[in-house]
Amino acid sequence: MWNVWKIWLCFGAVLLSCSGYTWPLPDQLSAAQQRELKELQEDVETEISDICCNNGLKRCCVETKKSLAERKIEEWKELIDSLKELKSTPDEEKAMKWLEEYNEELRQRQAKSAEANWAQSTNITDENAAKVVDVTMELTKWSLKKMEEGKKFDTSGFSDDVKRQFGMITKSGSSSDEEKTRKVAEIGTELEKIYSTSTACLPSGTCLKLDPDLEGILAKSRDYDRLTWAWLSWRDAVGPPMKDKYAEWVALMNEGAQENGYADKGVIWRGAYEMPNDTLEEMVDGVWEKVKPLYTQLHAYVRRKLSETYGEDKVLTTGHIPAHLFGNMWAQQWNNIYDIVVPFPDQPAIDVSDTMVEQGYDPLRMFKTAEAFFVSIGLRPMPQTFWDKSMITRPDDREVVCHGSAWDFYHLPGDTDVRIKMCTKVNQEDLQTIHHEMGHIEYFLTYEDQKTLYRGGANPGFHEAVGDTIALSVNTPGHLKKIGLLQNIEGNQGTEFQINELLKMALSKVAFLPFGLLIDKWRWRVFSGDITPDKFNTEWWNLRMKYQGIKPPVERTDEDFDPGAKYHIPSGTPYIRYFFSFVAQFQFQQALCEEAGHDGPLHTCDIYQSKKAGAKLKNMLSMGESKPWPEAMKAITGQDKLDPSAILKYFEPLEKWLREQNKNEELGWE
Ligand code: KAF
Ligand code: ZN
Repeated sequence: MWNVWKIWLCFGAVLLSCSGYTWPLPDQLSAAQQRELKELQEDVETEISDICCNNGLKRCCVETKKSLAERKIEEWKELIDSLKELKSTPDEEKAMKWLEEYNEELRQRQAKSAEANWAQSTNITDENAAKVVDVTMELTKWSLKKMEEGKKFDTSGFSDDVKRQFGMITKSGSSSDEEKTRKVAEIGTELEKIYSTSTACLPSGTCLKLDPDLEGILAKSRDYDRLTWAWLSWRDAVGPPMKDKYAEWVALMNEGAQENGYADKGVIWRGAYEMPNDTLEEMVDGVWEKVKPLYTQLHAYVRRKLSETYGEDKVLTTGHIPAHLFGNMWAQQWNNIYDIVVPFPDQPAIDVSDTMVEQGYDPLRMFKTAEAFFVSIGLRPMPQTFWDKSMITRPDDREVVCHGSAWDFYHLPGDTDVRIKMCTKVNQEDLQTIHHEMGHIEYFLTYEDQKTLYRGGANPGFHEAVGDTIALSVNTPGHLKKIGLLQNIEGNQGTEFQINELLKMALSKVAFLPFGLLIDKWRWRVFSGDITPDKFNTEWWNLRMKYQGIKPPVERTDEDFDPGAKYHIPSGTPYIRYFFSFVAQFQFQQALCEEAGHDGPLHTCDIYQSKKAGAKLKNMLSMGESKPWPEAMKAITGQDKLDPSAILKYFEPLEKWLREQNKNEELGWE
């Protein structure tokens, strides 16, 4: 209804504003209505200069407007009267007051919850775990109470913004049964503890941690059996102790969701993307179909190289590839086997890990390097408290969660408290991860003025994409040269060098896509009951085989629980956000590069020091979660969709080259 008025008012406004009439803005209207009217007036006043008669004479123009305005002024007044009747209730006022208090209390409670979680993640003890459970209970109980209060407001006539906030408050997936809620929190801390403290022990008695030991073996060893050992030991260490707890966890989370009217927890997870009729899966499937041909080319090329390295008896040149040969514990990114697959080995090297060590980089210098980039485009430096309170290396006196993360302590602007927790190693991959985590921090800092409810990403995928977008610039040879990490390259390099460069990037970005997609495909089906606990592992591998074209190096059974070997499963962190991010970051990069005036192929673009690109990014980040994500996408790229054409364009020269290399290969694995 309000929209109809809007169009009307808009028309009236054009005629009125330049003719000297003051706009009646009676105070019987709600504050929100008045604000909307004011906004309309401002919009219209900027448009007004366009209205002029055809002959362009100023006097004629003014008179035309004036007489039109006089004719319309009576209608305008009638409109205002009917508007007063239509909605002059103090309800929205009351609701806005309630929201203001809600947001402030939420801020304080989330700050408290973050402190308890930080304490546990940087020092895993039973005592700290118990505090996490307590504070989670407190926050859940409060949220449920507030949800009930919130539901009492009839929001139907309220402004979109107020409606949006109520919409967020009145969605919950938590059970009102305290015991169930407590159990969910307890299992969560137990699973994360298993993941973060498990080790694999050698016959000698030495026990190896995931980070850095087992991950290091997967990255560096080229000994088939040693790789098998590390791959298998990690899964044997964490999977079986997790399996039953995980099944119980899923059931409890589903009960919470169902109590609130949702079919299962997966519906709630997907809800973060605000897709009409729960169509997120359709959207990501559509994107995957478009990038799959590129992935298939990369897969066939890498399979051939691995077969040459390990022998045809270990790696066939057709079908699925054993999962432990990709330089990564989960075969999610393949950059660590760049040395095996490098197309043109005689071209100058582009991996800077060794150079970083030679130049005496340490974690702090890596963080400062990342910060300098963000600052160069006009984003904020890390505050002093960041340096004082972050954990950037693994401490040796206690157990911690080493998987990287970025933390917002819901500070008031001016009293900033944001931190990163990471067990940094000196190599290019971790330099990339630092940019990833710092991207989260820049988002926190840029939306700190938003209401607490809106202190989040436009969707979770946006949050994941910020730092990765920046790292696309950082990892160009051009930029690495600027910061002194690449020395032996001259100006413009030839095609062979570019193919090396693109292939290295594809090992990180293209290889990841099916992995990013399948994790939540598995969990969505687990939540919906389509995959039952007795099929957890079988179905996990069915998806790994289908999407990634890889297979387990040894036989697996349903006693095993291989999903648990990946951090986001025991920590309960949704994963489709990364699939979204890996596609969106190329859209962002394309838009920012255009803003920066880059010319040349997209993969050579470095937005370093471009204040224009930075302003464009900042503008999007400052929106936080205040609008549905297509609007944020539009603010930065001009389009409102997740669109793989940017990533495809980026890798176009590589895809062409791969097709040529693979012309005699049997593509695929089905
Ligand atoms: C991304 C980029 C490069 C490589 C790989 C990835 C995918 C994924 C992975 O498999 O490693 N990356 C991460 O998990 C990075 C950690 C994080 O920054 O995404 C972290 C995950 C996390 C950890 C604990 C609780 C919840 C989530 N996310 C954040 O710290 C975060 C996310 C949104 C807002 C604020 C902080
Ligand atoms: Zn992240």
